[in-house]
Amino acid sequence: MTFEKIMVTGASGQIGSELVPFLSEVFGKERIIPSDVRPNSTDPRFIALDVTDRTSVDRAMDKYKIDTVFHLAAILSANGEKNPELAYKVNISGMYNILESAVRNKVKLVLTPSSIGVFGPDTPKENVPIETIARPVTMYGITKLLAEHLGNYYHARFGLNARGLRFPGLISYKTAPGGGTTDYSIEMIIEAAKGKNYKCFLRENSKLPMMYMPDALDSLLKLAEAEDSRLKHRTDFNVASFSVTPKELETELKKYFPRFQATYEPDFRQSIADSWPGSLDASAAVTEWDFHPNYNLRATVEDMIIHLKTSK
Ligand code: NAD
Ligand code: AKB
Repeated sequence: MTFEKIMVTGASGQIGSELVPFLSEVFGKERIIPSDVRPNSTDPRFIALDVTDRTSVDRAMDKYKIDTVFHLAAILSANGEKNPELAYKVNISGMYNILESAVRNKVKLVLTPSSIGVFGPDTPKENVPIETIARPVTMYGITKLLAEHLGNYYHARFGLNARGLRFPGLISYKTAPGGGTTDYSIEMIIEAAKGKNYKCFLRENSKLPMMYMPDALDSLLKLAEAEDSRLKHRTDFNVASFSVTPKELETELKKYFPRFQATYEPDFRQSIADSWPGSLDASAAVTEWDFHPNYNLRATVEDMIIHLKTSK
């Protein structure tokens, strides 16, 4: 598949701010149109685009002759619980507008990250397969699950090449995370690297699946380029690199910062974490598009610390 003009929505966020330079390197700067409701003012390619505004989405796809969309604009889990109406609007109306405009503009591929948020308290906790009980209890999870189904519907009904993968918590240092439940992991590493202690908003034994950003970017590209004939799934691939509890992360950080200490004072995000699984079965992603993460917990923490030190 060739990608001539790629639009990235939500391009100012944690993933988008790294995906745009990554895709620019792979496909050439001139092929990428980054967009966000709060555009990055230093990149001249950026366009202001609110995905909840259907006319603007349509116009942008037509004007820039978009043939590929990485649809990242969303409201994440913790912010979604603070403002469920906004989460519904951005995550559902936004997804609907992107899919509708994509069909109208004959877009070749719409790739949308989903999340472990689609799972709920009735989901088995370990090695969770793609097809399982998925009854999310957050607005974020409900909207992400519906977005997966919408993608499948647009593929079945209109032949749109909609793809997606369920990311676990993503760890990165370039752009602050956008109000999720797994953000504690990033905050803890950053505080430890600054020589400070950290008050964690989850319990010390809350195990969640995680992935380092370079593996997330590689996964998005691999899924985008995968041969259609190999895909048995479309919008709901499980991917994850390792699972960790806050205490295990604290222990790993103590190898570099022996005086570092975390305290644990769970807030409303604990019940969100409690509803999510501790580990995922990513075998379909391995079989169908060669998912292969390179960073385990040790390598992630080591690389984060190197970059946080050099960016001081
Ligand atoms: P983020 O919150 O960092 O970024 C989202 C971006 O969307 C922000 O820049 C925001 O300004 C933009 N946005 C919000 N409303 C918008 C609107 N109406 N129109 C256009 N843009 C709008 O999120 P992220 O972490 O980069 O996540 C990107 C995608 O990946 C989301 O679909 C999210 O569900 C998914 N995901 C992320 C993680 C993670 O750990 N970061 C894990 C699982 C899934
Ligand atoms: C969040 O915590 O909301 C995100 C996610 C796992 O989807 N990081």
